[in-house]
Amino acid sequence: MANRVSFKPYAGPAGGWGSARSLGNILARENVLASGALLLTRHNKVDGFQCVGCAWVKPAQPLPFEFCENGAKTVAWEITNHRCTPEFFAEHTVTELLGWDDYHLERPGRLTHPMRYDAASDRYVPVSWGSAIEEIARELRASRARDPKRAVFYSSGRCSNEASYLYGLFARLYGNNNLPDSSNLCHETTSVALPASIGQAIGSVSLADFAKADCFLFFGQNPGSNSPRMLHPLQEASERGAAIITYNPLRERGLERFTNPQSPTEMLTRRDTPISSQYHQVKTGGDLAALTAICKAVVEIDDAAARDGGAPVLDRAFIAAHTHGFDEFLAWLRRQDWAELERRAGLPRQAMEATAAVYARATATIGIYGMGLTQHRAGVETVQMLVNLLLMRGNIGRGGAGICPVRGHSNVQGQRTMGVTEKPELVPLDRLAQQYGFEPPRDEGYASVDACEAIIAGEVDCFIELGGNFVRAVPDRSVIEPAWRRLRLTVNAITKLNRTALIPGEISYILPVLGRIETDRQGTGIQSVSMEDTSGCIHGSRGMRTPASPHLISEIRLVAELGKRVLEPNPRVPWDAWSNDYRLIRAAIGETFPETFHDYDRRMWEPGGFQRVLPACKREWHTPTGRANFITPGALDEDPDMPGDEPDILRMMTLRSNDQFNTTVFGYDDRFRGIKGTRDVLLMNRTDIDRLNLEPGGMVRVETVANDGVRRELAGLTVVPYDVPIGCVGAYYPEANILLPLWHYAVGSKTPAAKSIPVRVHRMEAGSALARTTQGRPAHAMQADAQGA
Ligand SMILES: Nc1nc2c(c(=O)[nH]1)N[C@H]1C(S)=C(S)[C@@H](COP(=O)(O)OP(=O)(O)OC[C@H]3O[C@@H](n4cnc5c(=O)[nH]c(N)nc54)[C@H](O)[C@@H]3O)O[C@H]1N2
Ligand SMILES: Nc1nc2c(c(=O)[nH]1)N[C@H]1C(S)=C(S)[C@@H](COP(=O)(O)OP(=O)(O)OC[C@H]3O[C@@H](n4cnc5c(=O)[nH]c(N)nc54)[C@H](O)[C@@H]3O)O[C@H]1N2
Ligand SMILES: [Mo]
Repeated sequence: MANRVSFKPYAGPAGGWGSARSLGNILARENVLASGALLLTRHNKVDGFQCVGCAWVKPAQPLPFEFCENGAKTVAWEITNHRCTPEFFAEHTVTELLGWDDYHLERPGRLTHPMRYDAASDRYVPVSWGSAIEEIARELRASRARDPKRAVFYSSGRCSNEASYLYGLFARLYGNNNLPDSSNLCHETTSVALPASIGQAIGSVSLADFAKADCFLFFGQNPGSNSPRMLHPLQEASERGAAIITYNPLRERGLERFTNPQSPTEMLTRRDTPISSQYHQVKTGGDLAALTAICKAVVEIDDAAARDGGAPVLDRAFIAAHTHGFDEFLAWLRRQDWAELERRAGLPRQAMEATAAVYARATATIGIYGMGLTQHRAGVETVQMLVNLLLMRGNIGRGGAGICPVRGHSNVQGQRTMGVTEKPELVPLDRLAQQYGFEPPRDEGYASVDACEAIIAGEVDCFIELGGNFVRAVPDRSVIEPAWRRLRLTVNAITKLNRTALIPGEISYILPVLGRIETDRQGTGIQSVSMEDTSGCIHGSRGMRTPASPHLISEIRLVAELGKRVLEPNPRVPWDAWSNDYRLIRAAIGETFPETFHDYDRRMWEPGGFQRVLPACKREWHTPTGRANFITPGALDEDPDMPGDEPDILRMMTLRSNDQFNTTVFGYDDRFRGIKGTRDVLLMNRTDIDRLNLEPGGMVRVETVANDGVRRELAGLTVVPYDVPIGCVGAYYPEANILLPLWHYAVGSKTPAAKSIPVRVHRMEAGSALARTTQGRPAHAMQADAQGA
C-alpha cells in the first residue's frame, strides 16, 4: 500500500458516500467482494451470525442490512481470502516480523496451522495438534503442581458465552481466578462504579428507551467510528427534536452530522442530520469537574424555581423513596467553587449552565459514555457523578431514561456474565461447587494490570490467551516485553498474527481458531453459539462460511481438550460431550444461572434476543444500602500522576482511528479526522505548537513525565494542528502505549488511564526521524511505497 500522507479537515458527514466507498474498498482488498456482500445480509439477523465488531444493541426488527461500515470491515477482515501459512513463517524470522507494524502483521491473512516457536531458527514451525495440546497440557500440569496461581487465562471479549463458560470453569477447576480480560482495560471502571451506585454492573437502557428519550448526554464515546449503528437511533432522536449534548475534547464527526448510508433518499440528496445540539470541548480528564458543575447548576435552577414559585427541578419524591446520600451530596455541591470547576473542566460556567438548563426541562434523559470517562485516574468517581446527575431527576428505572455505558468487544459483556472475571464475588461459586463437586478458589485472581505486575515480578509461568493481543494492548510496552520473554509458556489462540505472538517465552505456540462467522461442525453436527450485547440482550449466532483452513479448532474444543488433559477426570464435567454438542453447555449454563438462562436454547433465537434481569430497571437496588446511592467524591483533586500545571506538560489521550479495531489496523486513514496515510501523528492545539516553538508538519519526540526511573519515549510523530483544547494532545493507540505507565490507572478499577498521560514534546531535528520507536513496515511494503510515491 502506497501511503500518501495528508492532513485536511474532513467536510462530509459520518456515514454517507464515504462510508459506502470505504466498505467497497475493503471487501475488494480482502478478495471477498461477492461472497462478503452476500454474507453481510445475514449479519445481526435471527438465524444469522452476530457481528464480530462492537457490542451495540441488535434490534428485534433489523434493517435489511443491519451493519455499519466498521462492523462490515471487521467481518471482511475475518472472512478474508488471504492466508498466513507455514510458508509465510518459513520466509520470515520472528526477529524480522517484530519490526513490522500492526497493519502488516495481520495483512497476510488468517492463520492456517498450529505453530510452535523454534528458538534455533528463530521461526515458527508447523506442529500437529496432538503434540501441541500434549505439551501445553504437560506444562500447565507442572506449573499447577508448583502452585496453581502461576498460570493466567486471558481472553479478549470475542469468545461466545459457551466458550467463556467453559474457560472460566477450566480456570477454577485448575485452581485460580486468574481470568483477566479485555474489559479490565476498558469498562472495568463501569463494573466497579455502577454496582455501588445502582446495584448492577451494566447499563439500564434498551433500544426502546432510545426511542423515548428527549435528552442525551454524551460523554467521551465516539459512535461515528466505534458503534456506528447507534447513529440510526440518534438520527431519529435528533429529527424528533431531542437534545443531544456532547462533552468531548475533540469535535468528532459522528457526533456532529450523519447521513444514513442505508437510506437511498439521503444518499441521493446528500442530506445529513445534525446530531449534537450542544458540543462542549472539555479538557481531557475535566469531566468530573464538568459533571459536578452541571449538577451544581441544576441545584441552582431548582433553588431559583423554589424562590420564584416555579416547578421544582429535583425529583424529590424519587430521591426520598429510592436514594441514599443526597443531603451529603447536596451540601458538597454547594461548597464547590465555580471558578475552580471552570478551570478544571476547561469550560466556561455558561457551558455547564446551558447543559443544566436543557436537562432540567427534559422529561427523559439517557447518559451515554465510553473510554473518555473510564480511562482516567478518577474514572470511577466520574461515572458515578454522571449517575448522580441522572438520579437528581429520577432518570434511572423509567422509560426513556437511564445510564448507557457503550461496551467494546462484541461479547465482552457476555464473558463477564459467564464468569470470566478475576473477582470471585461476581461468580456463583457455591452453585459451581455443587454442580461440579469441587471447591472453587475463593481468593481474587489477576486482572490485566495485576497480571502484568505478576509477570514483571516473575510470578507467572504460563499465559494462555484466548483471543486478543495482550502485550500490544497493555501499558508500558518497554517494560512488559522483556518480562514476557521470561515466561515459561505462552499460548496464542488467535485468528491472525499479532505482536504478542512474536514475543516468545521459553515455549510458545500459535493456535489458529475458528471465527464466529465460520461453520463450526462437531460430533453432533453444525453448532451455534450465543452472545450478549451492551443492553444485556442475549442472541444466538450461527456461522455460515467455510472455515479458513481445515486445521482450525473451535475455542470450545480447545478448552475442552486442555480440560481433559490437564485436570483430573470428573464425571460431572463431560468435556467431550460438551464439545460435541454445544446445547449441553447451554443446559449447564442454565443450571448455574437458572434465573436468566432457563430455556436458553430456544430463547436465544427470539427476535431481539432475551434480556437479562436488570434490577435497576425495575427500581430494585441491589446495593449495600438497598437504595440507589448518590456518591460524593473524596475531593476534586488534580490527578496526582499529572504533575501540576507546568505549562510544558501536556495531557495525552490515546485514540482509535476510523480504520482500526483495537490493535487490528485496517489502514492508515482516519477519514473523519482528515488524517490520511499515517498513524504517526500528534494532534495539537495551534497555541501549544507556537508556544512550545514547534512547527505544524514538524517531527517530534514525546516523552512521559514520571519519576520512576523508566524512560518512556515515542519518536517520529508528525505535529498536526488540530481543534483540541489547549494543553491536551492526542496520539493513536496502540502505538502510544509505550508512553503509558502501568501504575497510572483508575483508582478502584485499575483500568489504565490511557486518556491522560502526562507528556513533554520535543522537536526532532531533520534526519533524526530514523530514530523512531514506532514499528516499521516490511521491506517489500517500503519498496512499494517508494515506487508509489
Ligand atoms: N471501529 C471500531 N469499533 C470499536 C473499536 C475499535 O477500535 N474500532 N473498539 C471497541 C472497543 S474494545 C471499545 S472499548 C469501544 C471504544 O469506543 P469509545 O468508548 O468511543 O473509545 P475511544 O475511541 O478510545 O474514545 C472515545 C472518545 O473519548 C474522547 N475523549 C478522550 N479523552 C476524553 C476525556 O477526558 N473526556 C471526554 N469527555 N472525552 C474524551 C475521544 O475524543 C473519543 O471521541 O469501541 C469498540 N468498537
Ligand atoms: N493506550 C490505550 N490502550 C488501550 C486502549 C486505549 O484506548 N488506549 N483500549 C483498551 C481496550 S478498550 C481494549 S478492549 C483492549 C483490547 O485488547 P485485546 O482485546 O487484547 O486486543 P484486540 O486488538 O481486540 O485483539 C486482536 C486479536 O484478536 C484475535 N482475534 C480476532 N478474532 C478472534 C476470534 O474470534 N477468536 C480468537 N481466539 N481470537 C481472535 C486476532 O488474532 C487479533 O490479532 O486494548 C486496551 N488498550
Ligand atoms: Mo474495549
